[in-house]
Amino acid sequence: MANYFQPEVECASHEEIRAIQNEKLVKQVKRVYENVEYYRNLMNEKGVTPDDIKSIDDLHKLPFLTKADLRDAYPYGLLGTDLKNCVRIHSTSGTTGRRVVAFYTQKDIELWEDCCARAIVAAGGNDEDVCQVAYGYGLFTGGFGINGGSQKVGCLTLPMSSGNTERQIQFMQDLHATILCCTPSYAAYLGESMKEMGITPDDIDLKAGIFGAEPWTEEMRRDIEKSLGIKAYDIYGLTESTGPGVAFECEEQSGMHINEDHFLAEIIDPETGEVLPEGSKGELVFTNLDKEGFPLIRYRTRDICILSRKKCSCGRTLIKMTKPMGRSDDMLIIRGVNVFPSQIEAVLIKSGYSVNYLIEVDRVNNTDTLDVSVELTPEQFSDRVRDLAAQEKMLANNMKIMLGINPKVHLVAPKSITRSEGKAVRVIDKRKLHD
Ligand code: DLL
Repeated sequence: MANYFQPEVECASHEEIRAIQNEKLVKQVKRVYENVEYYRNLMNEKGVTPDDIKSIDDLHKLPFLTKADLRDAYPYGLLGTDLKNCVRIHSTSGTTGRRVVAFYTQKDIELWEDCCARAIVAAGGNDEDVCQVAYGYGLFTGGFGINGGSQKVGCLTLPMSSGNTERQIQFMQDLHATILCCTPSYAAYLGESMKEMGITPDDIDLKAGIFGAEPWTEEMRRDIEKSLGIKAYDIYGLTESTGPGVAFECEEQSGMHINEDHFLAEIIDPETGEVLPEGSKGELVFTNLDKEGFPLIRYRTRDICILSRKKCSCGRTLIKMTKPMGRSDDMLIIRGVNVFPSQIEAVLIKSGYSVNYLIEVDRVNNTDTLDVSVELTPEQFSDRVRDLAAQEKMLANNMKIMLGINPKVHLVAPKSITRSEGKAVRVIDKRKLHD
């Protein structure tokens, strides 16, 4: 039986949701026009005023915001209220110049925590659960956001933050954690470490995991579910639109419900900016409908996905997004071919290899090179150490079929690729084609 945190919204009719969005959008555009000079200038340049926005059908008239605007307006240029009304700052881990700094009022935090609470309840959480939060706490939004949601649900909240893997596993056992929240790559690492310590899924009480903040495949989901003995749920979000909980998965595990009473979603053609009809693959754009501190309108996420209003068996009516299928800006173009790291990961898992891999792209004598290092598991290392060259050739062939270009594959010893406690670093592009 499905459970909801705020059923009046999560299961509202499409007409009810539209009415909420219309009302909030009209107010939000007025407020931003009055308070945010940077966006007012963009609207003026486009010749659009708040009076032109009467419902969400007028959304397309408004200018987009991009990461470049955030950089130009850094740090206070997109603030939607007096700084004294803000109570928190979060930021992305981007290198200097690309860093996003977002501001939150107390109301922003309340609404954000509601969104995270919806995600936890959708994963089966209630006030009898012990929720282990192993997302980083600090400027990153993961730890604090999920922590707030967990407390709203009434879970006993374990604010572990990321890292210190042995202590994570010890607390998980001693304090009977039932829900684990962290990046999927860290969840996979926890599963791997437990196995090494001789701890089986039967020795722990986990029933669910809420994993996001980076791309992960269905194959990786199955691996994590098996190694931890849980059901694994996806969660999506970005610092610019608050943090985790913009969208969350339900028991159907087929895409994430967008909290569209707060985040109005559009899909656009990343080349032309044209709004695409439901069901099209394109770039996700969000408008924060009630954010006070950092109220971004038509923010281009660069995440590529598809939206769908198909009926969901969980009873929620909130529109669903597919897992991000890549980013319009992190796509690698290697020898003229578009390559998504997730394609390489899919080949590795399909061929029975670990998801600990590193893609290195370089340019030598004006020709792009692609090197993929893949860690062997301890079993593979002892069994197959003799026919490494043949294995590497087979993997390179499989990747050629998937990608259309020939990579060099290097099988490396277990544990030789540096582990991440947050988001895994999968790609090193030495060509420096951007910035
Ligand atoms: O990663 C917020 C978050 C924290 C989400 C914890 C989920 C859980 P940023 O650091 O600003 O914020 O990174 C945002 O990460 O635009 C996506 O490209 C990617 N991303 C986030 N969630 C997912 C996901 C947080 N579930 C960027 N699947 C986004 C794939 C994701 N990519």
